[in-house]
Amino acid sequence: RAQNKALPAYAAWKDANALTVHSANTLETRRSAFGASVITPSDQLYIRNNLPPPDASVLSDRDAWELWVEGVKSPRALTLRDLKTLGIESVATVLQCSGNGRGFFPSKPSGTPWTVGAAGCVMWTGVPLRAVAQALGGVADGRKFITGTGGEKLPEGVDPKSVIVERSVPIQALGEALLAWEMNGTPLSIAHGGPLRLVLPGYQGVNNIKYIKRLAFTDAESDAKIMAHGYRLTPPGGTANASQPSVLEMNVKSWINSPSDDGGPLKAGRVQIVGVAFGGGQAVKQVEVSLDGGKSWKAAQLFGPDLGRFAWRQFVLSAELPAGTHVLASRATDASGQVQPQDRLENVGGYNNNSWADHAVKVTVA
Ligand code: MSS
Repeated sequence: RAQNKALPAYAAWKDANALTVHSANTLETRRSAFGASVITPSDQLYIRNNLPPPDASVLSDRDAWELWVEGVKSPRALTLRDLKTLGIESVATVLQCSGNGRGFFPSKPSGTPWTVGAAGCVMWTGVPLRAVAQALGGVADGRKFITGTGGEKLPEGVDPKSVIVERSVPIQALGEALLAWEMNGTPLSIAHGGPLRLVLPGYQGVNNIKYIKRLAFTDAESDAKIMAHGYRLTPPGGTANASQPSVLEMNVKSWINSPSDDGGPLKAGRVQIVGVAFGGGQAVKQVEVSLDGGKSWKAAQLFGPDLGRFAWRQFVLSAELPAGTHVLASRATDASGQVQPQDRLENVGGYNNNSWADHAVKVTVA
């Protein structure tokens, strides 16, 4: 495999062998590095930053971090210390970049060519957003969106709206939203949004605002570029605009991690084909595996603990693989009956790819 770039300083604690460093702001978990346990270890989890992260000094006094809350009856600033008195909850979610799988688009969209590794399943702990809203008198009447703003220092000399990380999601997300200060049992790192992050279970990664400094219940979607033009499902040949669907809820998806095409050579005989499957906001009902590129399918078995409908499930199919080349594919179905499609939805930005054909692995057995 190609010589890897060095880990950026803010992610120096990561496992370099598990990651492909696309750039200082885009690090991807290797397919072969995903283990078969449900939770993705923090040091193997991908990173995606649209701006350089804040200086690590913001973690020197985590509890002093301030969040401005707006669009409630009594708007005010709350410190992380305050937030820690308002309630506590833990939730396991799939954190996935909406561009995960972009690398499979033949149209080669601009942006990081992620394959499967811009995703992980992590455990968050924080305060339910609805408890925060309640403590401030409730959401102001008629508000339709939850708008989160990242706390990065913005580059000078450019229109702030063109760079600020600010996203809006429908207010319906309030039921499950969390303001998290812990990931996988430790205080949030800068890489993953410390000291405080908005976690929106079931929603694509970009909506989960890191180092959140402002949370507003708003009438309209943010007019920041990342919301109005960025992350839109723009039809091929088109130009991004706010009338096109934004990347919000994740769709049903699965892929095989082992054996993988970036793993070692395989010997003929029995193999356990292992992968992950998730339904966005829906539980996974079943996973099928194909040994012949999708011509025929066999039911795989789900294994490991069920951490709820926002987490992914591990699956396994034990199979006999003779010498030769095999295309192994997986196809998930969620509790609402949605089946992972064969084909990706073509779009200019290369978002939301859940095609089972794209995610199949070709393995050579000796
Ligand atoms: N936040 C902030 N503040 N900033 C930035 O840049 N990014 C996004 C999210 N959030 C950002 C934020 C994205 S885009 C993603 S994916 C995510 O985040 C990631 O995460 P991590 O932790 O992994 O790094 Mo795509 O859809």
